[in-house]
Amino acid sequence: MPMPHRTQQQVIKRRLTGKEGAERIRELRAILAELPGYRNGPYADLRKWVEGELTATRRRKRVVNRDSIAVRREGAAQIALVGPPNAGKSSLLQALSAIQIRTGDYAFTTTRPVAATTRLGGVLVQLVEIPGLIEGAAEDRGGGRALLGVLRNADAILWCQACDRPPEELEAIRTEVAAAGIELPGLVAATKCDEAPPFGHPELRVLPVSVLDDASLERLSEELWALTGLIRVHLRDGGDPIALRPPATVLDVAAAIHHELGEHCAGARIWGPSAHFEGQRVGPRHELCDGDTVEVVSR
Ligand SMILES: Nc1nc2c(ncn2[C@@H]2O[C@H](COP(=O)(O)OP(=O)(O)OP(=O)(O)O)[C@@H](O)[C@H]2O)c(=O)[nH]1
Ligand SMILES: [Mg+2]
Repeated sequence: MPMPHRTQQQVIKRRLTGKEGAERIRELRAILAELPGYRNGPYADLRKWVEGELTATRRRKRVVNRDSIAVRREGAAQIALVGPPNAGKSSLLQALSAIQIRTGDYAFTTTRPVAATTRLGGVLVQLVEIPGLIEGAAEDRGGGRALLGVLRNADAILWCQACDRPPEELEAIRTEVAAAGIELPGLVAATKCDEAPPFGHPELRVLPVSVLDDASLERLSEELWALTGLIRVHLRDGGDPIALRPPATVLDVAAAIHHELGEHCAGARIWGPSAHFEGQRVGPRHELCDGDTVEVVSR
């Protein structure tokens, strides 16, 4: 005896309770597959209702996606600044780039991710402040899911924690990030080190920084460059270095300059750490090191 269709509709509604987005779409599809395929009568109406829900859910999902915070990637790598409210993330972003943003002596000064490009080791890299991550963020508290979505796209994390605050604050946020399944190379900036002595961390490298101390910012830039994991290759005829993800070969450099050069690359002359002697002639598959200088030889 099949369930009366009214009961069936209630059961369906219950199955959809609390489900949104992809999850709701999955459930609706499953429901459609289970419904008998009558063309007329109450079951056909029920099917129509479910199909309508599916369309509406898809439309809502698109709107949510458009509104969810997207950060357009720029530069060779993206490093996210993550930490408790008021940790000094915006101040660091400002000190490391040309951006002018609001900083303030209160929590949640920044309400949306803010991106700025900066030159690290001569290469343009994007820094993004991820504001407002709080306990429960992985469960979407404080709009955490969208913020974590931005973080997921980053290449590395600069964890920011003020020296004059209990270090547990940072651990609470690290727990949320881990709960969201985000694992990225990271470094801790012990911010406001002019205010209080820095702290240690059992797993991560800690670098004391203060926006009032240029030398500390300089050291931070160097460490951030290393954190990207990229290597820099200089071109013999000058210009900005090319940033590449290792392992990188002569062919990768040629292709990065121009795809046609990639096709006609016969090798290179190289200077620097990966060369046995200055101006060594190598083949296209030669693997390059950070700091090499290359002159591509084409056929
Ligand atoms: N003494 C000192 N104060 C700092 C330093 N960096 C930031 N501050 C102060 O700390 C406060 C918070 O700085 P913000 O950069 O706004 O912190 P935030 O992490 O971006 O804060 P939210 O966006 O609210 O999460 C401001 O009053 C800053 O002036 C520092 O190196 N030394
Ligand atoms: Mg801020």
